[in-house]
Amino acid sequence: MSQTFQNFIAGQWVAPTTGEYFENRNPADTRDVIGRFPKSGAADVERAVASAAAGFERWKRTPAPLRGDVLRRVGDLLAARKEELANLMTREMGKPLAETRGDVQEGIDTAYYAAVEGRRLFGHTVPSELRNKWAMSYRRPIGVCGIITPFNFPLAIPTWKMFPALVCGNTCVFKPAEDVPHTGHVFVEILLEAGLPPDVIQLVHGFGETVGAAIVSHPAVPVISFTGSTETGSKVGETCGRMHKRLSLEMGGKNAQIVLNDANLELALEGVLWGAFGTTGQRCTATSRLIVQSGVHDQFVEMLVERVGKLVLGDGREAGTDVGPLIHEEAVEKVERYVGIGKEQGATLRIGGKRRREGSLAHGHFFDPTIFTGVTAGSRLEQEEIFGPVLSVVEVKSVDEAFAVNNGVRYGLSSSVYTSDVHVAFRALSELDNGITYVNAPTIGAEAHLPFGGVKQTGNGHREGGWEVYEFYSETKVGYVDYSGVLQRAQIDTYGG
Ligand code: UN1
Repeated sequence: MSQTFQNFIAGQWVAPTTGEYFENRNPADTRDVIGRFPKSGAADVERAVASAAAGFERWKRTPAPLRGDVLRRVGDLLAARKEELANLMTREMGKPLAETRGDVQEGIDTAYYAAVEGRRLFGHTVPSELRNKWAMSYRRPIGVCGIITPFNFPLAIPTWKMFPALVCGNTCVFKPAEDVPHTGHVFVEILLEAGLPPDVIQLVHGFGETVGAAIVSHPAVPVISFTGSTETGSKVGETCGRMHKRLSLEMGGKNAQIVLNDANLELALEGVLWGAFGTTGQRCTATSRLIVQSGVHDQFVEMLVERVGKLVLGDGREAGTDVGPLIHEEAVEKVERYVGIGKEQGATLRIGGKRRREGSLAHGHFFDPTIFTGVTAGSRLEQEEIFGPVLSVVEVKSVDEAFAVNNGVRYGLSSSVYTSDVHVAFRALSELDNGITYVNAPTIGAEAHLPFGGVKQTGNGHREGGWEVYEFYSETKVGYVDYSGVLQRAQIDTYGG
């Protein structure tokens, strides 16, 4: 009998009002049931929001450096439990241990950054246009934040959102992806152990259509942060727009690595292997397109196919595994569908293209690392997000064409260019329509202390990580203090007169 987990609402671990639960299984071996988790409903969200709203009244008055201190302790606990967390995360979402350790490390780094930020929530003090008057801006907390997160970074992405929200003085209602509820559970346990007041964090497990929708449409949740698909993001955006909520969206990508004739091919090869097949291609930042200049195209493709053929598919907890399973059966079906679309549209399947079920792979959602060549710019394979281990190679003649292909999609998260020409490198930084461009490094590898996010339909203008996210989670207020003792009218009311 597998363990049954509960929500954390109003300071207690409680059963869902629906009385229903869903099973969470290991994607590398679906016979392995991790636990049963609440399939909550709108009434659970209602209670969670009420408690978070009460918690906000106290937490917003706690000095920001003390709020930061809680986050420092969270960072210490994450560091102490890094290996245990990595193991349970690999068990429930599949990526190899080296990657789940990285996921935890991103959470640790985000915690320590947030801890210090509690002493640095800067405002501005500027000269007033009048004598004996002080003018300044400062930040205030906003309220209850709805935090809706995906499966691919079960720890890091919740930390990107919640740590700045908490340091800024807000409270959180957290719905982790239904594929990774165990990580969400342990994460909340750690927040509580670190001393976060119990009504400051609420955990409501369940599905997007019910729990997610109830959080997004709740009038007492003024801030929503969502990472997931562009399609779901549009629905979230519609509701938030209608209700005038503050919303941060982090959505799809179709990131490209560009390899030019003057590139260091060995370096570019390591980059694309990691960028395309790390996390089984299930990163928002994954390399989904490889744009190669004609002079090196054939040679580079040969080098790549040879190396991809050696990647070892398997359980991420086993040493020697390079690529883990996909998250669930629907993901396998989606990848299969795109392999079919690629073939129909005339691309050449160079390697992979099949799900794998033999031997130790029999009970998991495994799919071969896959490469298509001869992919045309504008084709569906080249345009649409797959979120799996499928790389589309597009051959181009010039730098201009490479940049145009990179920019010719509706997404704009990350891009990468391999070149030894400093002029081209700086052109890429200025001309590629992405939120992040890497020179001589893969499309993945964003650092926790820099702003993270994309342009076009990847995002809605906000950034996570770094300093900018603290602006998202706080409201700017301006204060004027007039100590002249007389009515002074502002310049607009007196100018020239
Ligand atoms: C994501 O894929 O949603 O740059 C986040 C990277 C990681 C974060 C990825 N640091 O790949």
